[in-house]
This record gives sequence, structure tokens and C-alpha cells, in this order.
Amino acid sequence: MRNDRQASESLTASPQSPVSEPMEERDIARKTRRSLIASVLGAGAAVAAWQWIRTRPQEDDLVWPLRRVHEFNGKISQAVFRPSSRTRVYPFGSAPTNPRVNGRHGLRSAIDLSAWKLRIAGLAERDVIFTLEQIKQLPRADLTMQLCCIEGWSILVNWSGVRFIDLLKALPVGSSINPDALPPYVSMTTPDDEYYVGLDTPSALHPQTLLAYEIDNQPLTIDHGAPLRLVIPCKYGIKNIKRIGTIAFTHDRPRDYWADRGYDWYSGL
Ligand SMILES: Nc1nc2c(c(=O)[nH]1)N[C@H]1C(S)=C(S)[C@@H](COP(=O)(O)O)O[C@H]1N2
Ligand SMILES: [Mo]
Repeated sequence: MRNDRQASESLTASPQSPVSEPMEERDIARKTRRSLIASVLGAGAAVAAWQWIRTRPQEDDLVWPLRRVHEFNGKISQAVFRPSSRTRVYPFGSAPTNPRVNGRHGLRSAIDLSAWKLRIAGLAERDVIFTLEQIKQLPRADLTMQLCCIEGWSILVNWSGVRFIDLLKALPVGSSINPDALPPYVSMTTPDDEYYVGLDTPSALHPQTLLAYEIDNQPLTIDHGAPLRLVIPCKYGIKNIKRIGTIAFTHDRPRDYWADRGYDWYSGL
């Protein structure tokens, strides 16, 4: 009996295919049906879940489940941030020249570059004022690094400027500046207040954080943030504010242009 079946099956089967092919085809058909049903149900569940998420009450302009995800991401980037860790740097000058421009918030108002001054608030009773000439007297730092935009692209840029920590050391009050005693946050804003970023002080004091006045050894163009912009390699591009007018140390977490529009406040890399 067993031999008969084997014989008839081997007659219908083509030489190369296994004897049990018809069985396998049935199996495949069943599995395909099952996976189709599963994916329809799965897609339905995903749509229902998304419907649920997007109709939740908002917190800071974002539905609360997504806000929790951002807070979780923020906690992770805070937990993994180490002042001693360094972003990868490249030989200075190795980036292609004329990097692309992205974002012009706060750059559209007229600016008299020769009259520009940087104002630093929140450290001493009186604000401290720097001219660009004074900033250029400070130790120069050259840095070729990758600017990463949250839109998903990144570019290498040859930056030059002064380390933010070196500028703080040059403050009149700053000869005795103790990074641990500074207020926990820093706010940076364009002169017209249209664009503004909030930073945690440890990231701002990171030795790779620059106040840059040059790209490719040339003064910044208006579109790249003349006369002075932030280069903060431990954060996404959105935090690298162009055309800084005021830097203020604060005890409360400062507002941030893209965080106000739903992005993660820390936006660490
Ligand atoms: N003032 C100001 N700074 C800004 C922006 C902006 O719109 N306004 N855009 C940010 C974003 S999203 C990115 S990716 C970088 C781009 O810098 P770049 O134009 O010099 O390449 O600038 C950041 N700094
Ligand atoms: Mo960006």
C-alpha cells in the first residue's frame, strides 16, 4: 500500500521536484491566506492605534503619547551625553566648499553687520557685550564636522570660530567661571527674536561647541548666519542657530523654536 502511493506520486512528480509538492502548494496557499488575513488585521490595528494616538489631548502642541516618546528620547540622550565624548571630526578643510543652506527664520530682517554686537545675559548683574572684533581676538578653533539635519540629510562643513567655553573664560566675571555653578540652561536668539533655541548648559560648554564666524576660511554669508552662529556637533542642525543676537543663561528651561512645534527639546545626537 505504502509502496503503491509512493509509486503513483513519483509518477506525477517531475524529476527535480520533491514528491510532496502538491502538499506544499496547499500549505503555501493556506499560509498566504493566513498572512493576508494577518496583515489586514495588523493594518487595521495600526490604523486604529494611529487614530487613537492622533486624537489624544495635546501637551505642548503634541498629542500626549508622542510627547511621552519625545520625553523618553530626551532622557536617553541626557543619559548617554558625556562631556568627555567627542563627535567625529575630519581633517580641517576636507569638507566640500559652499555647503547647502537650510532655514532662514530670523535672517530675513535687515541687519547692519558693522553695528552688530553679541549680548550675554544671566551671568552678571549687567549684560556683557562683545563686538565681532573682540570675539575674533579670542583663541581660534577650526573644526570640520558633520551637520545633521532632522530632515534626514547631513553635510560636512569647515567651520572656524571660538569655543563657547573659551568665550565664557574671557568674560570679565569669567576668570573664575565654574561650569558647575552656571545656571542649567542657555537660550540663544536671533536679533529679531524670530528664531530661538534652548540648550542644556553641559552641551553648550562641550569643547566642540563653537560660536562660528567663518565657513571655508571666509566670513559667514547672511544665509549661513553672519556674523556669528552656533555650531553644536552634539545636537541636530535645528539647534545650530544662525545670526545670534543674545545668549542668556537661565534657571528655567528656555523656549525653543522647533520644540514649540513638536520636536524633541534636547534634539541630541
Ligand atoms: N536663525 C536660524 N538658524 C537656523 C535655522 C533657521 O531657520 N534660522 N535652521 C536650522 C537648521 S534646521 C539647520 S539644518 C541649520 C542649517 O545650517 P546652514 O544653513 O548653515 O547649512 O541651521 C539651523 N539654524
Ligand atoms: Mo535642519
